[in-house]
Amino acid sequence: MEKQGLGITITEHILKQQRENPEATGAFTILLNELIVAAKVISREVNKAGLVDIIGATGGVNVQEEQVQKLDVFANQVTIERLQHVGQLCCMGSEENADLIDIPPPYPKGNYILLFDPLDGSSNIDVNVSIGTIFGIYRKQSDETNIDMLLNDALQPGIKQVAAGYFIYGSSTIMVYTTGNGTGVHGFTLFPSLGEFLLSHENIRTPEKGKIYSVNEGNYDYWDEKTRALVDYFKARDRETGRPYTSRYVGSLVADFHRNLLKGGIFMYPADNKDPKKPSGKLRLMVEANPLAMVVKEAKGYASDGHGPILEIDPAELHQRTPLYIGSKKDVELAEAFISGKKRG
Ligand code: AFP
Repeated sequence: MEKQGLGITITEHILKQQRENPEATGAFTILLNELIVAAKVISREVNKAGLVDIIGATGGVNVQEEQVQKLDVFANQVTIERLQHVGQLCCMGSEENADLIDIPPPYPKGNYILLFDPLDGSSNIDVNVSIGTIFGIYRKQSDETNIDMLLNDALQPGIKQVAAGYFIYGSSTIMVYTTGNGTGVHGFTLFPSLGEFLLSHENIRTPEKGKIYSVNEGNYDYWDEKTRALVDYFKARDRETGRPYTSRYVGSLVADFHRNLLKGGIFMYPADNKDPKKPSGKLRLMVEANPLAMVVKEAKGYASDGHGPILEIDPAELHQRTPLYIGSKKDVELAEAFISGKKRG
């Protein structure tokens, strides 16, 4: 029977994927649904920013030694509170928390691990630029239940994610997610009057080659020669290879990534020598690079640290940073050729 009016809701879509996977128990569906509830609450609060006394800094710094905004704290708390009771998680890891987050009693523990960045791009909050929530979900590998013993389970390479995605709080609120293995990348737009995410971007495929490069070029002097040569290459004029590329950089990873996912191109946050404590650049492997790397791979793009796939990096710590080159496959492969020194211009 043809659908009347509404289209496909996110819940319907997740349940359909569950039916198509004979091994699915429904645990995962519950988990994603609760994540969506958290995102709706964050979205509502983001839309109110400026109207109530919730924007602006708390005055504190997070584990990354960055200023914490009130909305970061709010988004972190909401996500933890919504997800801790569902019974499907054994622990969580957040960009805002130094250590893994335990599931407190009386809530039951499950077999999944949620790693997330509750509000990415937070320095853009009070200037009305898009921000987002990024998440990756892993299955626990050991039989451990004690939080002190679960770090190894949380530190799996990104290739082990069973789902990943993001929410963008922008001109509209959008959720993009994938469960990998050829199931595709799908985008859903929140219809505020219905309070529902409806399928708006089915089976997203990113162009094989793009025309956009996205990087904080203010860091040019902090980069090595290879990185500079790469960016110079994108800016040089050459009709045959479609150059110069167009420069687009918002400073919110989710927003920059989402634009390039749909339009094609490359986002990069290279290693630099700006801060000796962050030689691998600013971005975090577990809560930023890995989830987006899973999404882009499923959309037929590619994510690299300049030397190899992000998804194959064996993580050593929860807040590990990594250089990131992500987007259209051909553009990211080209970046790898420059960073490895195989191509010079
Ligand atoms: P904030 O959350 O501190 O705004 O950082 C955002 C971010 O992690 C990522 O979303 C951006 O792509 C990147 O940092 C921007 O960093 P620069 O300001 O150094 O370009």
